[in-house]
Amino acid sequence: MTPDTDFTPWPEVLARTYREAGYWQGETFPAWLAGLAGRYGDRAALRAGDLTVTYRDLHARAGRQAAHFAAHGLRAGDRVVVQLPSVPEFFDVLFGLMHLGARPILALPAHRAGEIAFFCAHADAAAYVTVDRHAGFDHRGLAREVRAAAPALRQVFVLGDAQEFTPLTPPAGLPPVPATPGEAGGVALYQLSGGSTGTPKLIPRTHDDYLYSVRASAELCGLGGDTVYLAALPLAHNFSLTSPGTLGVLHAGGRVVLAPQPTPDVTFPLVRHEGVTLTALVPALLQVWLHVARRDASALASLTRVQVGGAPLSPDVARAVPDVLGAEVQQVFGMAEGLVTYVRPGTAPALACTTQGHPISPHDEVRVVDDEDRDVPDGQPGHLLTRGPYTIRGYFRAPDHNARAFTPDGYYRTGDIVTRLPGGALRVTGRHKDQINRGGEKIAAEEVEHALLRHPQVAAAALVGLPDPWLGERSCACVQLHPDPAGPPARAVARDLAAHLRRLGLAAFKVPDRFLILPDLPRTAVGKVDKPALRRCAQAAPDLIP
Ligand code: J2J
Repeated sequence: MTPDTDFTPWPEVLARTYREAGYWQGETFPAWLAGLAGRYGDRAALRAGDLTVTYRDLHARAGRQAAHFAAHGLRAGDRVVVQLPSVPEFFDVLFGLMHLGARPILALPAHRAGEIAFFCAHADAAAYVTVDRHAGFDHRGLAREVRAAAPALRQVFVLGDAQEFTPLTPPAGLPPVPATPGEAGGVALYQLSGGSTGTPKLIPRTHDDYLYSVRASAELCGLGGDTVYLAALPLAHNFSLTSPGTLGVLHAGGRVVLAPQPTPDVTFPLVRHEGVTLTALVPALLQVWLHVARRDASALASLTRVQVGGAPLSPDVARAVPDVLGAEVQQVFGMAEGLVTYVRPGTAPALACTTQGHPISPHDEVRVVDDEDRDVPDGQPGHLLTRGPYTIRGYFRAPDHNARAFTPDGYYRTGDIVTRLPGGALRVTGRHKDQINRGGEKIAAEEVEHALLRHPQVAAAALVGLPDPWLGERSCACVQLHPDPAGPPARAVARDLAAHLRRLGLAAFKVPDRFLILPDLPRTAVGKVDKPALRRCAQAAPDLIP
């Protein structure tokens, strides 16, 4: 029998433990949503502009969206790539697909044809759901490219002006269909990995494990019916969806306010108007908020807590939050693969500003190890390995990568370097994986390097991260060209390489911020590119911005 590479289950003995502990409750998302509609009925669940969607509406809209998808041939088990901005329809699609037993693959609005076509082809997606235009970009053009590259794609649904594609909005009067019964232990949706390899990885999350992380996050963050959450980060991101995110707020019967943009010009008036109490930001965005709030924070009076995660937060920036924003700061360290740690509310500032807190679950197993997988003592940095009731055991269709990314006994190698303090709090001190964290947006170096190597002039390429006061890190592509005495000047080459990456359909955040053209790349004794040496070299070199 060929092994199932689509989904790696937890060992049965642990699955039983997680069920017995009450973490896995055997509930699917459609049942959960129906429960919310019953419990919270006419309360406002979502606010977007002037629109209010109640809990009852949210459930009915999912049923109608499911009916619309079914009328266009989607069925239980189909995988569907979803790429929507912060609009209420995101939830119609998410819950509508799950209502049907279909499985959303949650792409980010910033993804372009290269990524979307890969997700569609790799997952044999039945459909792609997108918007007509967003942030000046026409997603229908992208859809045309994707359709040519992914022949299994049966449908493209477009929100707004669909042109030749199928309109996403169900026709008026379409009655909801009943939910397709599903297995709580089955895959509910796919998150995307920040990754460190040549191709992005899909993360299968089950109803049981994902809902556990949502419920437990909502509880430990103390959310309730009076929570008003501003969704400023992309809705699809694991942080803003589940930590505790929009799903956690819905679970608690609170209200989610959708911000069309995360910047203070848009979000501050929304905070005032909607009485927002809680939001989640990446450090880069927090710095922008602080900068504006130092002049005038009067719009933020209702805000009681700001969660910050996705990238390292400097203790000084964290310490400024209570004074400048008038709110508590809560650090969150998490990953779409599973493990999430929170600084518990009420923690003393000295610890709250310098650590990333404790894991959600008493059953989260955390190991901090050296290069040979031997445990290191508390207080010393090491590689973070983890397994537990909501951390995956394998990526979708990636057997070779899974063999490297997980230990034989099922620990996920996070690629993060952490120190465990006496008392168990984790402090993230570095990163081992070859990834650049550009303001919370993750770039797998290898993916960009492979794309650069497809340019005929490029002989070798290495992507490194350089410190940046706003983004935390920005990316620099170090490139060795094939010898060409009559070749164009370096700046023209840089421009050409950036254009080449955009032509390949790479998301804009992956296009290097800087280029460095070198006669050859420094190598280690075993012939691998010496990235620490390149980083030093790139920091000393003059700026070469494409
Ligand atoms: C340092 N690095 C961090 C932090 C994530 C909650 C919060 C964040 C994510 C997320 C998430 C960090 N300090 N506070 O999914 O549910 C880096 C680490 C980690 C990687 C995961 C959630 N918080 N990171 O950021 O899958 O390197 O998830 O392994 O996008 O971001 O990235 P991602």
